[in-house]
Amino acid sequence: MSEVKLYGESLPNIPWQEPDKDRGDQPLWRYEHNPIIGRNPVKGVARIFNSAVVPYGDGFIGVFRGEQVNGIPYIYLGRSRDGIRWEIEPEKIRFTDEQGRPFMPHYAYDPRLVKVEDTYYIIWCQDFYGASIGIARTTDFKTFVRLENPFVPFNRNAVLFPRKINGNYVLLSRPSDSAHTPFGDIFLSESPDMEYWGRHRHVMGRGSEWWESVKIGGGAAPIETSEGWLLFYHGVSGTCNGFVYSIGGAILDIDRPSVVKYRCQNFLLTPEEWYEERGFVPNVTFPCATLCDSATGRIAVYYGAADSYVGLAFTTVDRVVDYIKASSVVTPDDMEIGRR
Ligand code: BMA
Repeated sequence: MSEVKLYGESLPNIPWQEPDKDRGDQPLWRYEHNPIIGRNPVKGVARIFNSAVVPYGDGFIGVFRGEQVNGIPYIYLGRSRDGIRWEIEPEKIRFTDEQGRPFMPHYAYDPRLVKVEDTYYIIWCQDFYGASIGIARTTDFKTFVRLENPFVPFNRNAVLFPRKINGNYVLLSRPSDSAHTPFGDIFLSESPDMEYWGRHRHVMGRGSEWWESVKIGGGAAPIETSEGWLLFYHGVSGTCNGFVYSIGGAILDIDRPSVVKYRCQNFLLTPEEWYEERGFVPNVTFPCATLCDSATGRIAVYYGAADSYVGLAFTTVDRVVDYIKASSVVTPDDMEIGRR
């Protein structure tokens, strides 16, 4: 096994479980007590899934997609000592505009939470005369200030890089259409100030492999490693009984992240367990966040399961990078800078 360096903080309290010896060759293995968040987790919320967490204080904090009992998704704050047992606040996050006036989206789903320098950014999908991307910042998890919408509709699945690259913030997203889009590639955009976004580049298209042949979308914030940016993303296949969402892996160039260095032709994890196969939308595994320990190379992946639960899976940077490289197939489209 190679020795890949994982950059970033050490996180001795990362949730962790060793792989089952009989299934030791898997690139990602599930936490044995999944799902970590079950149904009706808090009053007024029927399901929590597709959610993101970061280390905070001596524990963890997260933004959670909560499907209210009226079916409308919003973002809820949650706290945890161990990253496994979560206490979700019963009130949804109250966003304001930059003047401090209430400024709530009509709906908000699939939040990501990324710390860049001293600020935490929440990025989600919301209504802006059609599905588009919303962004807010916080430094204290008490006030949440919405920033300008980065893009016109339609766009979903925005994922921010955890540091500026060549002086700019960098965001991955998946432009789409107004419906439950049966297509879609990952693009990248840059901004000097989190307000004006440009220098758009194509990163990767839906794959030729069947598990990701319908569409793909960013997952967790990319992880900085000595091999490049490690990206967990979702890939969708179409079946006669609906879409299936699996977790894929790719490694992007560290200085030019629209260039894909390696892309795993196999999924890393696909719906197999009851909580992934059975739920509000069956057959969905949808990664939105990771926790990483640079000292040991351990990675914990948080993923939504069947649009009903939160699951946790583990790997190490060595194991997952080796697996991605060993099964990598990149197309000329993946390897180009992405500008035409
Ligand atoms: C996508 C998003 C996700 C959801 C998935 C499966 O388009 O809406 O929030 O998990 O579909 O339903």
